[in-house]
Amino acid sequence: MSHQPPFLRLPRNHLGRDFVIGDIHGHFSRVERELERIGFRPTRDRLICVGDLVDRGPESERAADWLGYDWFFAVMGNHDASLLHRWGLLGAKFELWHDHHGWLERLSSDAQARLRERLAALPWALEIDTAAGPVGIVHAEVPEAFASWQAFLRRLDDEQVRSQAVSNRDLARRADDLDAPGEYADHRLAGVAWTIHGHTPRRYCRPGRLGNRLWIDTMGWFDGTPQYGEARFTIVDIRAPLTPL
Ligand SMILES: [Mn+2]
Repeated sequence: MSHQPPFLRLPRNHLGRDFVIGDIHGHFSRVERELERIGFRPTRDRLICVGDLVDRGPESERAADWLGYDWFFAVMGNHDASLLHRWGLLGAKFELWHDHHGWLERLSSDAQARLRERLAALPWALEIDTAAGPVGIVHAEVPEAFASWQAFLRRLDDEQVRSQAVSNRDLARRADDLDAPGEYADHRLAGVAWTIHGHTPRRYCRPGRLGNRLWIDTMGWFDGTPQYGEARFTIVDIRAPLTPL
């Protein structure tokens, strides 16, 4: 029952636009408002989430419905993987430091089974074909040891690599703010136009960049006021990833 495919390739979207959004963390109603704001058209456009669909927010169980929509895609996040670990489908590498799964108790066994099946089918990486070249989606980061996107994909059947891809913060911590000058040339990943990630909440709620790697978890799932900046969901049009909508 557990597929856990290494990665998924999405063909180019010739009809509409492709949008990428940061960690959703059980806040699908907020995402719906964002989709309204940007004029999302489900018959033509696609929405791709960088993972962590569940935990923190009040609507984690809606992930099962969303993963059934033909316009919605996501990669595995460490919170999603942690649920699979809890269900016995993944090893201890995917355990969280803190238990975030209290909401799970309120779900019927049928609802749990449905969610389990959908989360188990999440790919660890996603590649979207665009006019500018392939764009890669991975929850946390492509570990620095990999010289190219393709070399990373080839090793995605390795549990250690999967664990790093959903949990690492090594490169994320070195990312500059998207709109601030920095040494962007470093750490360019070969074989891909861009990679887009979440997982590490951005300081000041501003998207980050290192070479052609972007981090867009600007804490739209957060309740309350962060110390700096304004928590919000970042959505990027994949054709212009440096200009968040
Ligand atoms: Mn995460």
